[in-house]
Amino acid sequence: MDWELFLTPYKQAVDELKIKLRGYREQYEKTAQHSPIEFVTGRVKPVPSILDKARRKNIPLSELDTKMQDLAGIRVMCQFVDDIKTVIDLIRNRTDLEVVEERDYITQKKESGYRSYHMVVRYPVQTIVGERKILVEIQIRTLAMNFWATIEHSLNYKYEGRIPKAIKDRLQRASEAAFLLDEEMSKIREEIQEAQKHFTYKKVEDLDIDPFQR
Ligand code: 0O2
Ligand code: 0O2
Repeated sequence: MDWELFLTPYKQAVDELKIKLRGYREQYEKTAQHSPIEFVTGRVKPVPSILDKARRKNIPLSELDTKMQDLAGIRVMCQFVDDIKTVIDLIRNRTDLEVVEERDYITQKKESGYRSYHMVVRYPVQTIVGERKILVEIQIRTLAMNFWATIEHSLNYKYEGRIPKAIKDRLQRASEAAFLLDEEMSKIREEIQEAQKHFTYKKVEDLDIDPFQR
């Protein structure tokens, strides 16, 4: 199997979507609005990981393009949990892709403690033999969720998927702590927004102008 050739359209899809999603951030910045996107990364799954997953999930190599949804993977990191909903809507409203599946591991976190929102989209890539629609997995998560997932992922790698019980328990507690951090940050954000609203009205009142008549 010529992996380089097989994975070329996947690389194209990852590169294009990274640019497109990073474009949102730029638009929010240029209009002085809070960006729901902090940063975007992406990767094509390395061949050894593809072979591993195919073996684990009994996927014939001839069916990789339909059965392995994360050959192309994009990750969107957000500051706040509420930003995730905004990003989901931005993606659902795009006309250059089709959402085929969504998995909410935020309201339904995984047993490991993993939280993230996954969207699988079908994305058209223009190739020299015409259009090809590629499956891409988009993972949307807060910085706290990403911190946890990155560490857990490297521990899994280190222990080859067999993390000792004591460390697993600690990871569970760390996942809970990441959840609480997200909650605290959301509350702080709400309070700041409330204070800003109040401050704007106060200024307007001082000027003796009806804020709704402006
Ligand atoms: P490892 O061992 O796989 O962790 P850029 O220059 O920013 O355009 P760059 O530097 O080529 O792009 O890569 P990027 O987009 O910053 O992503 C780098 C790392 O993020 C990769 O690590 C991936 O592991 C991880 N990553 C990003 N997006 C995804 C995703 O959607 N799914 C998964 N599973 N991983 C992702 P490395 O360097 O490949 O090392
Ligand atoms: P990578 O490139 O090493 O990250 P499954 O393999 O059965 O869990 P499924 O059903 O195909 O996956 O899709 P799922 O669970 O929606 O998404 C799988 C991807 O989500 C994983 O990719 C991880 O990137 C991430 N993920 C899911 N569960 C966990 C978890 O417990 N911890 C961490 N750190 N990440 C998780 P892969 O295949 O592991 O590849």
